Amino acid sequence: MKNVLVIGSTGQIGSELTMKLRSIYSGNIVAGYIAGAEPKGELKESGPSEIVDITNRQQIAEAVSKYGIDTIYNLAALLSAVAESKPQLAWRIGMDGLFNVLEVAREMNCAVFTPSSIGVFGNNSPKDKTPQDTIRNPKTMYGVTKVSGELLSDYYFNRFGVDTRSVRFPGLISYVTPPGGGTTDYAVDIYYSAVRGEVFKCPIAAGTFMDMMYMSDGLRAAIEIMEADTSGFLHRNSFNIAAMSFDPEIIASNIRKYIPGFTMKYEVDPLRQAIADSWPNSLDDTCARREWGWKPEYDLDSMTRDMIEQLKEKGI
Ligand code: AKB
Repeated sequence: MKNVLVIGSTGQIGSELTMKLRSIYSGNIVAGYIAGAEPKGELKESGPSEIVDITNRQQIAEAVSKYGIDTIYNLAALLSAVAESKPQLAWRIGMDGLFNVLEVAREMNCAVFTPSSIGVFGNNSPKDKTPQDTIRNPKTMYGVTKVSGELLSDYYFNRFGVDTRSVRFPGLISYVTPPGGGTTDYAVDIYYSAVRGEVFKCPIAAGTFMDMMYMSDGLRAAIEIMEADTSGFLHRNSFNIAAMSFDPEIIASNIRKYIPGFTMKYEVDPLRQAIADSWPNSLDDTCARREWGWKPEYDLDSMTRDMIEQLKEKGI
């Protein structure tokens, strides 16, 4: 049995992760949400939910105490592009929020998963097969909070023994809950346009490679790292994980295998393009593979087939 609090349970990752955790564990899997982003449908019906605003330490502590929580998935964040328009709020959620979670975890003995991102890397990091341990000098507020979050999480482990663990997520692609305000969002939006028979206006330029991952692999990574035997760990916060890397031309031509009439034109968004240009083309995930057995299941082609099938089934 496991009692888990998911903070940010109605977001892109949280909405699927909460359901997946409920399908695996018999304990309380609590959907934490903020006012205005209430759980709906199956997410609401299938288990307990509580208002848990990450900037409110008392609310986190009350939920942990009420449900005997042993593990917190801290998924509250503003994604990279939107964080540039609200950097103060991005810091409050990403850093003050993380500090609240870690303090509650220290006092109430919880393990903590906080996702990091390819956004921790910047223009001076090696671009191809970016190593696990290398320069992390992001210029975005999103990247600044993710690097600081990695350091703070390692500090809480080393100083207080809080069981903090994390992976650096690439762009996550899913047919369930759309992302909002990320740089990699185009790789989700493109499937919706293709299935609807629309011309896709791509905000990222041809030739811009970024790491991506199908959501089912991302969920598995988040669960497997928290289940892993830590005796093999040389790292904690945070592990590079990877599944595939492509640019807009490659994903568009893969979609054309299944929807031959699909067309795309470029309307590059300078903000997103600058962020994408500062991120790696691909990550080296050898340490995650070696230290806890990480392995992706989906490549671009198997993901495309499933995305198109699922979106058609949803009636998109
Ligand atoms: C974003 O684009 O901001 C996120 C990420 C890669 O962390 N999807």
